[in-house]
Amino acid sequence: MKIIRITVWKVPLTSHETYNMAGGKTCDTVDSIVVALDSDTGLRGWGEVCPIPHYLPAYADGVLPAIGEMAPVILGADPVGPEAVGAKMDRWLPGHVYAKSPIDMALWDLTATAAGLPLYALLGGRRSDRLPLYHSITCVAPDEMVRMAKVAYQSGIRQFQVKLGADDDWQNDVERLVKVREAVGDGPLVYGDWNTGATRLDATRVGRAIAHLDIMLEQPCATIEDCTAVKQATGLPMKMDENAHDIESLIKAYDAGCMDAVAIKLSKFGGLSKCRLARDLCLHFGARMCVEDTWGSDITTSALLHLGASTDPSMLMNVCDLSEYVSPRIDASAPVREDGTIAPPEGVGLGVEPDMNVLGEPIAVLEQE
Ligand code: 0XW
Ligand code: MG
Repeated sequence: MKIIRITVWKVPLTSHETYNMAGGKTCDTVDSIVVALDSDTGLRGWGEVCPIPHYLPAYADGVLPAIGEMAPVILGADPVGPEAVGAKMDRWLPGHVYAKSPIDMALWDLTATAAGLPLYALLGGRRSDRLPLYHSITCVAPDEMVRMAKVAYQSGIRQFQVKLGADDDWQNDVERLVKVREAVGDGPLVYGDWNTGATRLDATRVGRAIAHLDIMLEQPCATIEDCTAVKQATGLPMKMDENAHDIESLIKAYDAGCMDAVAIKLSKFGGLSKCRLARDLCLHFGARMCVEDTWGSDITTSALLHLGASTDPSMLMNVCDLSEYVSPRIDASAPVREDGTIAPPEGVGLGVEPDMNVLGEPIAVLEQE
């Protein structure tokens, strides 16, 4: 089999609730980049990447030029065995992991489709029927966040990510965590995420004020060293996110004793292939995993569900139904949350069928000359 065409679309995704994070980061309408790889046998594989502005070294308009740069090693390649194509991309254009993620996703979709198997079968086999979801609560007034937590609780969600720091007032963050913790009762997992936006001092003040509660902190500061200092000063469990993006950073965070949990985001590592390696390393490290991506619709969500479904359930903390937070849906028949859980799509490959009306006109079609 040979890849003969790369088609790229840009789809603006609008959040149902404007999503506020520390440091002035917000997610209102953001562009998702959808990629299709066509083979000479008539099979098509799908990929998607949706970077959040200012969140990681990634931006939507950077995806197409990077794919154009890599086109000479993608076009003509055999898609079966995505890591072989990945190695060629890494030699041709080092870095640019987020632009490689949708290509890698589409290669896995093609490989599994050619094998006639659902993608999870190639990533380790189905390890659970349904996967636990968390719900991420935008950083707004504490009482409004409590209301959102209660709505999510009613729908069956038992894991709550409380965004912190958007108003730069550490006492409001204490109120957010105390009130959400109380609202959902004992048992559910509650964690506060600063998305790197807190100083060591403020994160430590918040952490010490709530240290008597069952709460985990997520990525308070911009470095592993500062996050470790906050963990040591507060004694609270710590989830790593922005700083954990490759094998080296996972080892560093583990060695620092700062990785009780970790976000394995597809485009942060460079796609399913790299995340599968990261997932297997985290199994060894004993870090509970959140398998997800930065943002996106149904293609991204389906890909992360296949990786989640093939991950040892005892180490899979949760997954994220990103397509639930935005519209439009790229495949309205793709899985949705049910009683706080979700399952990967049925069918071969990724199992998604994008709605061509939602995708609209492609922004590029690259073919072998
Ligand atoms: C990447 N986010 C902003 C969106 C996901 O829902 C989770 C969150 C994070 O930083 O963890
Ligand atoms: Mg995070």
